Amino acid sequence: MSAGLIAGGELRRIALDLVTPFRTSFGEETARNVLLVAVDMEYGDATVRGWGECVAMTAPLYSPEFVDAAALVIEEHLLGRLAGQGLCADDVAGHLAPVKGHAMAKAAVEMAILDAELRHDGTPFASRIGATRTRVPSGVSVGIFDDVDTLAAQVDAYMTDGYARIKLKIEPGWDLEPVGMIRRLIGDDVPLQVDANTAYRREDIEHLCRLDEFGLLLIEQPLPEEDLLGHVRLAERSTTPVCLDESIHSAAGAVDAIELGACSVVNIKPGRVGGYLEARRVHDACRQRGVAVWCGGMLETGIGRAPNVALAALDGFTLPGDVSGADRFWRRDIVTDPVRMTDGTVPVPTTPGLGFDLDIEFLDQVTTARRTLSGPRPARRADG
Ligand code: OSB
Ligand code: MG
Repeated sequence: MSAGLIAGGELRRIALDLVTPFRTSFGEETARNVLLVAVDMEYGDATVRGWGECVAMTAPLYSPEFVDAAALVIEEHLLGRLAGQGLCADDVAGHLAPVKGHAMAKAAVEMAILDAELRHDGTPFASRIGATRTRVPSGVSVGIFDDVDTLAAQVDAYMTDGYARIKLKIEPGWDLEPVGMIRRLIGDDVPLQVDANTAYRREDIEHLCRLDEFGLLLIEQPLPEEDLLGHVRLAERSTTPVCLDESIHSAAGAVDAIELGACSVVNIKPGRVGGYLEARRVHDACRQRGVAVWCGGMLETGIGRAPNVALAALDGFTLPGDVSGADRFWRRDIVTDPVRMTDGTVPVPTTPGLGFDLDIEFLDQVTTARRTLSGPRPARRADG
């Protein structure tokens, strides 16, 4: 693993329309406004550009992070802490630790440095983390619709595509009926799970237990992010395994949630835990404790989708992830080799780096803003 110096880079905003609107309990997205980070790393004579994708959304509705804030934090509070010193991807999280929160911003920076380092070393990300599988099962996350017939048509199309598992977004008023209807439609053998994105309260535990009859793989984050005890109460009552997404911010936090009995499954999203290296540690901690994990998604472009697939190839990822083919979300991706799902699986990238090559021409077409980052600047360590 080489140490390099940050010699420059850029922050880019791109706008990409979704092939179909994606509605969750927290809102509807029709397009993504994605922040990309490029970092030029100097390794002796060689300068290598690495890219990272920030998974923060436009508004702080999934988590407190949002795109504009992430851009500001990266430029004003993170990059200065990394400037002017020999840097491996492994060092990044430690240097950024004094900054509280902002996991998605930190993850994007670490990604760019990791991508550069892997490209320089000629190593694919899967090899770096010791993932050996060459394909992984591909699940699809299905949004909320105005009526169950539209939902049924959408799920039917994804079944025809061959997805290995269906995840339905739920919220109060959109749960027992659509879930029961989809279970009847796809039959008992197709893995089915639900995700509430914190839309319920402890008073709803009784109601949520009525989902037990549908033989779900799991229920994801029914209660608020902070309500670990509520999830313990639900897990005590329900036969459906409880999985946490929004509540999990680190490997240590995952261990606490597991030991408290708040979950028996963990959704691992690299952006939410501050990067792919911490995501690996979440996986390791869960695996040691016999807790199943799966790889979540944040409507990533090809930059984030490729390493998600590699992460999902680690042995502890025993459940199908939200690692869909790129065409689930995009008419055209910003990479030359978009993730393609066939027969319910996606291939683990083998190219050096995080596993993608950019389609620069298309990337330029969808770019809405660009900011060049100069070389090393003094760290900004205090207020003002
Ligand atoms: O809760 O898993 C979630 C998308 C955006 C924000 C949160 C979530 C999701 C998804 C989509 O469910 C998963 C995907 O990218 O395939
Ligand atoms: Mg979720």
